[in-house]
Amino acid sequence: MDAKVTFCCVLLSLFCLSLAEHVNLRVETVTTIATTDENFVCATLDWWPSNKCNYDQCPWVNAGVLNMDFGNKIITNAIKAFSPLRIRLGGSLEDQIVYQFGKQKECPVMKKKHNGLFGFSEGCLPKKKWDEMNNFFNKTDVKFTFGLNALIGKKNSQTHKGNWVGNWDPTNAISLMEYTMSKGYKIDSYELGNELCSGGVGARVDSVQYAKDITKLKRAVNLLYPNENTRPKVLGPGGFYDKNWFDSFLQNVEPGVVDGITHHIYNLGAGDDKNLIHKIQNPFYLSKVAQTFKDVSVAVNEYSPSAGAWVGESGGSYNSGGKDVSNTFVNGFWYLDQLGMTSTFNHKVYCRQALVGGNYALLNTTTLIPNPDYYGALLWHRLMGSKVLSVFHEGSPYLRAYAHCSKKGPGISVLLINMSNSTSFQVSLDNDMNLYPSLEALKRKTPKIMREEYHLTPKDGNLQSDVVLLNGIPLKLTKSKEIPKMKPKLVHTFAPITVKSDSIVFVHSKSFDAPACS
Ligand SMILES: *[C@@H]1O[C@H](CO)[C@@H](O)[C@H](O)[C@H]1NC(C)=O
Ligand SMILES: *[C@@H]1O[C@H](CO)[C@@H](O)[C@H](O)[C@H]1NC(C)=O
Ligand SMILES: *[C@@H]1O[C@H](CO)[C@@H](O)[C@H](O)[C@H]1NC(C)=O
Ligand SMILES: CC(=O)N[C@H]1CO[C@H](CO)[C@@H](O)[C@@H]1O
Repeated sequence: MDAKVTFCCVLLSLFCLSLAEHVNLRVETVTTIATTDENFVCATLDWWPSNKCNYDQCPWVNAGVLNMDFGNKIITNAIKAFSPLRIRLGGSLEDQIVYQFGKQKECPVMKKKHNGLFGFSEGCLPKKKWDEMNNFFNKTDVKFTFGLNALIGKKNSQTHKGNWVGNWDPTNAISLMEYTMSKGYKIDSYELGNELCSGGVGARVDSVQYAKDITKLKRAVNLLYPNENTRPKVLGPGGFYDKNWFDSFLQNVEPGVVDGITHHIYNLGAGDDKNLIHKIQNPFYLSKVAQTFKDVSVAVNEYSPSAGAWVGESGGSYNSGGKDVSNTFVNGFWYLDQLGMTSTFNHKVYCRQALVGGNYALLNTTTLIPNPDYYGALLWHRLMGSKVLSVFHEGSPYLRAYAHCSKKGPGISVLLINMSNSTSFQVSLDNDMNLYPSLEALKRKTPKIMREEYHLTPKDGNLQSDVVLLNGIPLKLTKSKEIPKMKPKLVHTFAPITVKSDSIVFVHSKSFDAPACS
């Protein structure tokens, strides 16, 4: 009987092995190739009112910042779990919002307006809302980036419609900042304008003019915040990359004015694209955008090395994301790959559109229950440190791999994404330094070194499930609506890492010796 069972097991494992591909993942451990900010993961909030609709759906509900319930327990716990989480508030409507401070006493409510920018009239941030928001961010430990209206003071050109001309008027922004300081609210950074650069989306501003405007913002921030240590950073231009516009802007702004060069990414196309789900699973498609990350990083390095490159907003697919795709497991192939890719191109921060709102939210827009990408973001935040290592393998392009020094403690953390729906991978981590003595010698010396593994798979194997399993168990809010504990599986260091088809694996190997990390 026993012999029979053993025989069956051998047969079974041979069968499994035949479907698995062995991959040696070589990790360069002596030098880093890039560094991210300690708080690389960022999520956005937006101004969209509930009557913002695309493709006959209105997926914002009450997720816009003026309607949001800041007392909500799930949102509170979801943010607190990061401790801290970066949040950027901005988006299309930001350039038509005035603030109820200083001389701005009235606070008009935003309405649908046929010939308004993005179909809406001017809106307003009430003082009360600002208090509520900042108290909430203080309580939940948020690093807050606030996107300022950059069109205030400007006029739509009569001769070149869509081109906004004239100087930015900082008066209203300064009133908001003065009030903010008087209350002791902490602001991580101020960003100027949304998608006004390059060709613009709703409106555009010339690169030389924008350089002047953001210099004015920097002067105001420097004056208002004399203490350099607590002074908010200044970010811009917050739009799509275009070489001519970005080069011209960077040449016309003094070094030290901009602390972060923000750009936006919507590389998956429109939210109603039937092909969206296939693009997300196609590594050749996903790699195309790498050139943009490289170009931005080269430009920043050349003209403004003290500033970092940031992805200030990225939802993958535009017009609120793809229904039943952007909120489901499969979206992680795009999202986590983006986090990996941008880190290797020396980006400091990556802001995901959106924390709530639209189909692409980290928290379901109506139930607020975390979507699979929320947990992916949290694992990244907890495991992947700021030092980025180079990795290389000769296996299938459907296996993507990224390695960083671990966030806490010694060793490295690795992210493995298998977009293949048929092949599973057995991954061995190779150290390029060969610091390891022979495997046998090491086994004798360190008999019980365990590695921590976090395997993410979709519920019922359905890539379009909005429930993700961690090591086989669904991640669900606890009864008291807390984010569940995420416990790793312990695996012996000498065993290869099994990466099943259509799965995502985070690995923390404390014993992996990487001089660059110590
Ligand atoms: C919250 O506010 C208190 C009092 O002003 C301050 O000491 C604390 O550092 C703030 N915390 C955050 C995360 O902003
Ligand atoms: C929110 O979750 C429900 C239930 O899983 C789902 O039907 C709905 O499409 C989700 N909403 C969004 C905007 O993703
Ligand atoms: C795997 O992917 C291929 C290519 O997209 C598709 O034709 C096939 O149906 C998929 N198989 C399964 C089991 O999902
Ligand atoms: C959809 C998909 O992922 N297909 C790929 C799965 O991975 C294998 C190889 O690893 C490819 O040949 C498939 O095209």
